[in-house]
Amino acid sequence: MAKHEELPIPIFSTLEPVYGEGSQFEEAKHRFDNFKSKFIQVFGHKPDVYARSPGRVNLIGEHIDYEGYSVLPMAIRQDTIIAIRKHDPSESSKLLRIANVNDKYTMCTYPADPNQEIDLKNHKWGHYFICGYKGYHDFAKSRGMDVGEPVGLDILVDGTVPTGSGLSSSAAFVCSSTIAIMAAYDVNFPKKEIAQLTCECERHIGTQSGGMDQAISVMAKSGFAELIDFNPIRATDVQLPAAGTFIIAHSLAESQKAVTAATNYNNRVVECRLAAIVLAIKLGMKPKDAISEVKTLSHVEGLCLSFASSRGSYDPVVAVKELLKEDPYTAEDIEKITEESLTIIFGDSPSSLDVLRAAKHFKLFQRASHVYSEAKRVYAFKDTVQSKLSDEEMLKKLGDLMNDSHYSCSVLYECSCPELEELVTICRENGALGARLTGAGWGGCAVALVKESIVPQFILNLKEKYYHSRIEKGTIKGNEIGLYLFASKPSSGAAIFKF
Ligand code: NG1
Repeated sequence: MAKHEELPIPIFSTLEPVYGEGSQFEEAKHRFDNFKSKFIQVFGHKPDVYARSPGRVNLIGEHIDYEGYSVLPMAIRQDTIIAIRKHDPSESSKLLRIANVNDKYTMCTYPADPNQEIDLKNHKWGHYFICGYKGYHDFAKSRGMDVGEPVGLDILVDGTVPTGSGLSSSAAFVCSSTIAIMAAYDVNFPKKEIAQLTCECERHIGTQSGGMDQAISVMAKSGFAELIDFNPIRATDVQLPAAGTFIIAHSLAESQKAVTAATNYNNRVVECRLAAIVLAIKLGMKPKDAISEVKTLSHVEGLCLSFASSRGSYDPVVAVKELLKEDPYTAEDIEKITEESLTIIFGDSPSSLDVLRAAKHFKLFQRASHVYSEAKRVYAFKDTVQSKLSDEEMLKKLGDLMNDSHYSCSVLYECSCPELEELVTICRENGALGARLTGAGWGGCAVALVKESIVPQFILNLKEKYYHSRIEKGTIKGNEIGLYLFASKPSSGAAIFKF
């Protein structure tokens, strides 16, 4: 039997396989009926086909996917759905018209040219669709497929993943866009190839993303979290303990990842690369070789481990502690070691040059310590879930790992914020066995592990202690709380619907 990741995106003629039965089905049916009517109202035609891709919550393994390390997320039920109609080549319009059911997002129009550059200085919500559009065409070209002359497309979008929440609304949008375009062109590919292609094409938006979000959005299976490995992309099912529930709680601080990339997300990617190069040089590589060969901390893990073993340890952090200084490095400090200017090292990456312009210094010791320790915690989490520990012991250990992960994100990686700190503390004070920020951080959501038996009380306490004052201040409306605070079970991955 073909492995899950070798299979194409499933095509369904009904909603049940994705959204379930009973009231969930009724809710989904209502949503899709309205969606189709809106499409006809906006474009005057019915759509050809629909695609959906979910958001995700990362249980553990933060900011390590782009360093080549495995992560452990699960898909959530919130998703982005796309309806699409491909114009006939005889139709005169050669435009991509992208509308949204939410009036906040006004219609965006782009030319059908797949080689167009995305105007990053002028951020528009429709850019995420264009990432998928460019990605599909690049992929088709790399496979020698003839996609013909560009034609117009009508697109309608409906997303239920809260934006800027660390639940990967962006990947849900890029993946559903790419899959909808493929479906409109009547082609389908193995999930692992779509995971790779969507990861690469989301980088057109200017963030140097790892591949976690796209991989889980495309490859998720209902009922399982997934251990996602990279190079090559692979997903392994992880059955979570039934005695625990993961609660997602939004800090209500929005993290604008694309807009803050130069100081936040991409800054950390650059710092990790610099830490990897400096470690490689200190561990004996010639500066020139280190610059050309070492891209991520996983590339120098082997060297760090040999160093650690000479000190009787198996922990790469031993090398970090001895070879990197705790004080921040200036660009000049690093250039003395690399014997090359940073602007030359990153000369082929405009978004990294933006980072260099914005950065005062680089915290190599802290970032490398986080990455190596977090990578270990992912395996410890998976091993704990698969161990024979009692429910009580297992949940306690998983909670401890989540707490350690949060500490590392907050103190070493500095990707938390005051709101997330407050929320995580409230979660722990109200019975969570563990709580941590999830996703990129700097705002967005926390995820808490809670015993199944206390879930209702836990949710009530969080409402009172975190959300009540924010409702009074008008940050959110009282009846919206279910959008920001909810229990989540592992949901299914991307799908195509042809009704
Ligand atoms: P968010 O911002 O939560 O969607 C981002 C990256 C991930 C990963 C996490 C941090 C994108 C699309 N996603 O997720 O690849 O690096 O941060 O673990 O940039």
